Amino acid sequence: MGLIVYGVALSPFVRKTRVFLAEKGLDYTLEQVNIFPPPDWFKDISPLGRIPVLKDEETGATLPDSSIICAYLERKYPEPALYPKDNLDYAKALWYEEYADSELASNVGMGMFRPMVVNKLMGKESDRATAEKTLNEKLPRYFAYLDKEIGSKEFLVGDKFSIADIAVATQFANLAHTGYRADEAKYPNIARYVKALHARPSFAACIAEESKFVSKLGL
Ligand SMILES: N[C@@H](CCC(=O)N[C@@H](CS)C(=O)NCC(=O)O)C(=O)O
Repeated sequence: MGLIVYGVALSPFVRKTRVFLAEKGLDYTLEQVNIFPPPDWFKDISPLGRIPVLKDEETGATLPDSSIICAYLERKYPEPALYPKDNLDYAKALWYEEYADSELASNVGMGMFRPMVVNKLMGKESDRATAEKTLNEKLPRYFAYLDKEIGSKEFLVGDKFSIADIAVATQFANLAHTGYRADEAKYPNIARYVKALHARPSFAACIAEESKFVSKLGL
């Protein structure tokens, strides 16, 4: 009776879920699902046709959406806690999660990862013009905000690793796969923070697995 994650490794939301599971010390199986287009059986368990979906074989229940999956796992497996206990810190962590999953994700995903990595995976040339436009014109706003929020801290909320750090750092893993980075001189706090988070065994294991594919793309 185990946990199954449906998805593909390079998705930031699948990685978010896998890191969450690893930080909880939970075993799971990753079952590959090609979402372009999703098979019919998958649409039944993912109404929006998106990955990840979690299946909990103990109950047979399936849950779409990384945020819902992480919230469920936190309730079912409370230790170690990955959401702050303090009310305000809890709300702040949800805010950073939302910020990372929505606007940061769409800019990194559509503006950087898709033109650089997905193009290559589909046998096309990378579109550096789009990626550089996103990096130089769209992302600075998000980088500036996060650099300020991180400041000299190790973790975003309450001096403790949380869902906020997982959600933000997973987007920076996708950015790193494109071969581009947030300028270290302009955003030194992001550089230090992301480096430390990606070195955690939970992130490092996912990134090492993904890098095997991405390193072959010559980006
Ligand atoms: N809010 C969702 C977002 C999931 C998502 O957008 N996944 C992408 C892959 S990274 C996807 O499945 N895209 C396919 C589509 O939108 O059709 C979550 O947190 O799980």
